Amino acid sequence: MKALEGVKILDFTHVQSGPTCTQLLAWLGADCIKVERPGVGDATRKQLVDVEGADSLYFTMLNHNKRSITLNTKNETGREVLERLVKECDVLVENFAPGALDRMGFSWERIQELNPRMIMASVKGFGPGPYEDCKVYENVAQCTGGAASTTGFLDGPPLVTGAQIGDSGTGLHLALGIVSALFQRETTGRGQKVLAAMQDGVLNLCRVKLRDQQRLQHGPLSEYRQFGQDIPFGEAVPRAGNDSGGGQPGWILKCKGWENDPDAYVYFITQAPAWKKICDVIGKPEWKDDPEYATPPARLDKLTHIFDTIEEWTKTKTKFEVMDICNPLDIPCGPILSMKEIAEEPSLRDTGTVVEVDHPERGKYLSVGCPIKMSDSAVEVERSPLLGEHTIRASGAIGEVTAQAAE
Ligand code: CAO
Repeated sequence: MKALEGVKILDFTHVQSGPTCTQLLAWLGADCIKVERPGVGDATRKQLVDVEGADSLYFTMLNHNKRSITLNTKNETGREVLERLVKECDVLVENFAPGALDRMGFSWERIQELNPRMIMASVKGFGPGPYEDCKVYENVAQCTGGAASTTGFLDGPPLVTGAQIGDSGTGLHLALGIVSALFQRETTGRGQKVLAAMQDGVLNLCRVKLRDQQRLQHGPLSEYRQFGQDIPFGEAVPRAGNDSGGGQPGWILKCKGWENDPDAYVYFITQAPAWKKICDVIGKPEWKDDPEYATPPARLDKLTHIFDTIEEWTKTKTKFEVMDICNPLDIPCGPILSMKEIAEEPSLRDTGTVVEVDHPERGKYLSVGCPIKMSDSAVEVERSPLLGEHTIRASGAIGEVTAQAAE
């Protein structure tokens, strides 16, 4: 028994944002039927190809535990099959460009006519407003949602982050909307429309920066390093480099080997309750009782000097040695792990966070498993489907997937 067993999803998603949502739902037990264009499929199948002739990792890593049918929604037979699927399924998930579903003849009104219990869930770049008709990709969302303007160093340009907060982040938001709508349907008997806009999703994840925007009206942001460097604040939240987002100052510090290893760094947090232990560890016991250093407010205008001093100590240790010394003392810190280190980390394999999957075209590959662990709904990661693998081609046949060739 899985949490979402019995839930049938008509998966009209492509690229990244929508597929991350439906992959999660499939991992939680939903039957996810991915509808793709005959002969072409999801564009990511053939993007960033590393093994000639095989579905790309881009596709395989976003479409586990799904079935695939091919269907041309622009011909009569295809539309008939799609109507049947709309009647049979609980949720339709899509992330087409604005208006594409309407142009196919499947407006929200039409879907409600066909199946009033249907939940129609969409990812779009923007919510209603001046940009609602725009096509949007990850980095556009990062830029319009407040992430890029607040990421990077003070003297550099805005930066996007490697974490796919626009695509995968919005997929997560949408998944929560879908399960909530399924829950509400238990009471109302009705489906509903669920929208997750990428700009909104990114802004939700940048909530602390909107907090700081308002704090700015009452004075400089004292936990930002520029405060201690006497660099004036402007009208908007500045880029904060590696400053900690919360009230506990932190920074990325060099560790032993940093000259040759780009990831020989540690994130080090000078959490107030751990201050005295930090002073002992770094060989500055006199700071414990010095009024210039003893309290968090006294330290705020000296963060650069404090972190430079801590770095003198971290440079004598590897990032893992820093962890081994600091963790027992409750000093919060974390090594900067490379993707190579993460891929090879046995504990992540043990928990199913990193999994090895076998694929008929490409052989074995690594993927990120389900990040949500539930005690009563175990996840077995299954390979992504080949294009149209579950299409039933016999004319008139109504199989499990109820798909007829409509190519
Ligand atoms: N049969 C027939 N036609 C199909 C089909 C099928 N099974 N599946 C899709 N199509 C058609 C659509 O109907 C659409 O046709 P029209 O333009 O004639 O209506 C067409 O394929 C292309 O759809 P699209 O415009 O969504 O695709 P695109 O590659 O041009 O744009 C993207 C991609 C992602 C920019 C756009 O879909 C979008 O903005 N989506 C919303 C935001 C989003 O999710 N972005 C994240 C993407 S991940 O980085």
